[in-house]
This record gives sequence, structure tokens and C-alpha cells, in this order.
Amino acid sequence: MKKYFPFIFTLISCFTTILAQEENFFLIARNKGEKILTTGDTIRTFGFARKLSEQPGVPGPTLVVKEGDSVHIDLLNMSQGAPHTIHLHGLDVDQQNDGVPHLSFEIPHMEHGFYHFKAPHPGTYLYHCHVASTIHVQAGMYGLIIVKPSDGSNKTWDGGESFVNEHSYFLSEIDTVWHRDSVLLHPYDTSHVMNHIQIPHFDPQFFLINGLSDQQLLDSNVVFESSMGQQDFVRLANIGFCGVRVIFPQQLKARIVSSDGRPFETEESSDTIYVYPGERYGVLTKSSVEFSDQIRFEYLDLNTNQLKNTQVIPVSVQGQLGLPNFDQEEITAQLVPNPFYGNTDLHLSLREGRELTFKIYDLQGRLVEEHEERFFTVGQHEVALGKSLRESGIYTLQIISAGNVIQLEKLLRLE
Ligand SMILES: [Cu+2]
Repeated sequence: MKKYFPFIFTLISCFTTILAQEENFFLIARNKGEKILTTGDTIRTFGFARKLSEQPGVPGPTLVVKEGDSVHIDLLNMSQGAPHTIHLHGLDVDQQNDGVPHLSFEIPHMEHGFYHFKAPHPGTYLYHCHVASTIHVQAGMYGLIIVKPSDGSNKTWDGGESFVNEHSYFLSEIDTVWHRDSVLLHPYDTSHVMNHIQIPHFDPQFFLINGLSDQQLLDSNVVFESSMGQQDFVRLANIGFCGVRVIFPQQLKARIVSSDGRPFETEESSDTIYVYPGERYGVLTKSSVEFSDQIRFEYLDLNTNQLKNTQVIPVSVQGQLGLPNFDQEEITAQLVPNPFYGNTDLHLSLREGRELTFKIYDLQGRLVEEHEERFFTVGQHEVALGKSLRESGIYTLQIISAGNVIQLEKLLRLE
């Protein structure tokens, strides 16, 4: 055994190295960005870009890493004005790398600053400049950091639930008055910067999701598209000054499972979730029906609790597409006949014995029939379905194995 030990040790360390990587990001802080609003007006922004030929976006680039990765961020300030930093909001980093100017360091014009951290718990985090942060954040200096599980898989965390697609909705606002040079180009004083700034009353005219609002939210990168029975993950994060009440369509059966990179001990099933400034949440969704609706984002004034604005993201859940975890080799299923009167037979071909549950839903998502059956033998089986369907119409059959929907079929019952 002794002589094998170094070999095994090398193997283990190689394996660890493969999983945990070095992730290097290069960001440039700029103070002459432009943002086009839904009205067609252009405002000046500050922000982070990945290269000199790129406009700094609002929000800045999303940084995606894996749990355990050694992450290095090189920030170059090319803003010809105030210094900038990167504060890693919610991440467990040491003080030197946390980007709070008077507690670590700030980066003047034409200088580099380096931030290092080991990516902690999988989850959704923020980064933003922490110099005169009230102004620099409103100016646009913010972005998302997503920490995936160590194997990079589509799971909420190591050993957590799987999902097919993820959607990040990053909330903020814009008050165009704050984007005038008189506010943005504030006098800078390293000792007590905020005392020298006249900050106008914040009264936003634009309410943003991923930097977009109103008709811009019809962008295919933003809309929520999924398939029946498909589990998806929604990341919600708020860097604005409003509280945002997020309301999911009830068909998505939203489950709030994590916050701040930590799983909740008890998850909460709720269509409504309040996301206050700085907060991030993880929400799992899964619809058993085909439908179209929208996710509503209601922006609330935190002083008065009054509704300031509502933005919506279109939701479309399609039938029969994108089935997760379905191994075509193991099971085939066909309804004969379909459409049918009375009942129909499901012809199953199994390559291994298994326990299956059959659930039939109507178009409103109500469960109208359920069978459970254990098949001990491989080969052909027949299951009579649809006996309890009283009305003619379209129904959906889910075939479930070990808790996963492995196949969906549409049934058409005739009178
Ligand atoms: Cu800054």
C-alpha cells in the first residue's frame, strides 16, 4: 500500500485541480458610458467593461464561477475622475479584497487593483463600486456574480435540485437627474467624500430588469420560456433603492429555496416574494400545464411603501418540448387510440423494471386522474387510462419515474 500512496495522492490532487480552477477576470472602470432609455433618450453612465473597445454596460458583465474556484479580478480604472473599487457583496472575502475604500484600497485613474477570493457557497451575489456608492451605483457600476456548484452543473447547490434553464432578473432604477454631470462628477475627497456631495432627491423615472424596461423586456434573452414538467431556476437580485414585489404566475409553482448563497432550511412555496435592496433569492419553478402569462415586478417606494411602477416579463410554457432526464432507450410510450372515447391504452415498452406514476391534468392544471403501477418485467405493458375523464377536451398525461417527469403526452378525449 505504501508505494501506491504517492500515486493515489497525485491522482487526488490532479482531480481536485481539475474541478477547482483559476478564474481570471479583467474589468475596466469607465465614466463615459451611454445608456439608451426606452424613450430613446441617452444618459451618461459609469460602468464596467471587459475591454477598451466595449461600452460599459448597465449592469456590467455577469461573472460566472464555480464553488472552490480561485477568482482573480484585475480592475483597471480608466475613468479620468474619481477612484473606483469592486465591493463583493455577499461573498465571504477578507477585508483587503472587499472593496470598501477606507477599509482596504481604492484605485485611482490609470491604476490597476487586484481582488482575490475563493468562490464560496453556490448562489447569486453582486459586485459594485464602493466609492461614493450612492452615486456610483446609480451611475451604473454594478454587476452579478454567479457561483455554480463545484462540478459546474445545473443544480441549486452540490447535492441540490437539478434544473434545465436559469434566468437572472437583476433589479434597479434610473433617475435621469442623477446622470447629469453636476451629480456624476462630484468633488472627490478621500477622507469624507460623501460630505461634499449634494445628492438630489431620488425620484426614478425608469425601472429596470437586467438594465431594460418596458418593451425592451420582450428581448429573447429576458423572457421566461419553459416546457411543461421542466424545472427552472430564477435568480432574483436587487441593487436599486426600491423594494420590489415579484409575483410569479401560480402555474409556475414557485418555491423560494435559497438566499445569499445559503439554502433555506425550510423552503417556502409562494408566488410572491419581496426583494429589498442588496438581497438575492433563488426560486425554483415548474409548471404542469401549458400557459402564457407574465412575471410582475412591482417597484415600491421604501419610504412610503407606495407602488411606483410595474414591469412585466412575458412567460410562456410549452407542452411536450425539452423533456429533462428522459432516456429514450429505457422507455417508450404510446397512447392507442388517441383521440379516444371512454378510455385509451398506454402501450409501454420497458428496458428495465420500474415503478411508474401516471398523472392526467386538465387544461386548468387540475389533477383529474392518477395511477401508480409497478412493472417487474422488461418488455411490453399496457395500462388503461382516461376512465375518470368525464368531459371532452385536451388533457396532459405525465409519466413519472423516481419523482421525475420522464414523458408527457397530450390526450384528446371526445364525446
Ligand atoms: Cu466608482
